[in-house]
Amino acid sequence: MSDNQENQNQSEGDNTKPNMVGKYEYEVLSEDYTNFDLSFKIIVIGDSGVGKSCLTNNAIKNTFNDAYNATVGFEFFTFNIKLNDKVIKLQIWDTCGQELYRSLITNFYRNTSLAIIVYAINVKDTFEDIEMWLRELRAHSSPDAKVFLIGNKVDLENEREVKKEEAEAYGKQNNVDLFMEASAKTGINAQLVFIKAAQILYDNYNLYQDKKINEKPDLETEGEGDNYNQKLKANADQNDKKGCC
Ligand SMILES: Nc1nc2c(ncn2[C@@H]2O[C@H](COP(=O)(O)OP(=O)(O)OP(=O)(O)O)[C@@H](O)[C@H]2O)c(=O)[nH]1
Ligand SMILES: [Mg+2]
Repeated sequence: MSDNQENQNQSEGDNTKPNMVGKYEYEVLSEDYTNFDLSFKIIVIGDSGVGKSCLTNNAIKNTFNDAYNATVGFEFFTFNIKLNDKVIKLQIWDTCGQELYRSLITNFYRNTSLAIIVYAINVKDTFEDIEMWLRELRAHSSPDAKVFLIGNKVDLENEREVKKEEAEAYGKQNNVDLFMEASAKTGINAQLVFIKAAQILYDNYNLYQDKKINEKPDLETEGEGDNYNQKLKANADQNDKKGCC
């Protein structure tokens, strides 16, 4: 589940080999790249101050700010990446962690393909709150939505309050799709979180398409992820009807 070796080629400075993630060759495209084949919605959630905005900014804009500017409501980002010959656009909603706005965030769970839940490795409470974030997410999103668990601020090793093994085991128990530690400050694994997000969503999309083709051979195999996103929405609606939120 823990996987942070994919961009080895890059870190080794080997320009002759393509960058690989899973079975795909990848290229990160500019933020304002307009053409895309598939798009997916992602939300970034977790307690206030764990570094959700810094992590997203580092991955997309390669910046880091030591000052704390709490997000008010949400901030929207896009991350464009080419996987083999397909351009994937991730629509990323970076949400505010403050309790005051929590009910507002639940509106963002619908249609979400993937939720990135972030805690800070140096603040145990933020890890303990993961249970609450998972509960909220599962009550309001489709059961098909993927979940990543990210332990941020790994540069603060000497202040560590959450063991990596403990978080990894928790992730396994709770069926998260990927656990990784990262640092928005040093950039370790920051971009990899979103590269892995694109890979896992694209894998899942392909699986869904294969299943559809087997069930109904004349269906289209290309589109904008809409059929898949509609399925997520339908599942979220069903969740609502069950009265679980
Ligand atoms: N040392 C260190 N500090 C970090 C890291 N990531 C974020 N920070 C700092 O933590 C503080 C909070 O970061 P934000 O990204 O604003 O946190 P947030 O989760 O978006 O907070 P809300 O918007 O209030 O929900 C800032 O002062 C950042 O500079 C990291 O990886 N390492
Ligand atoms: Mg923020």
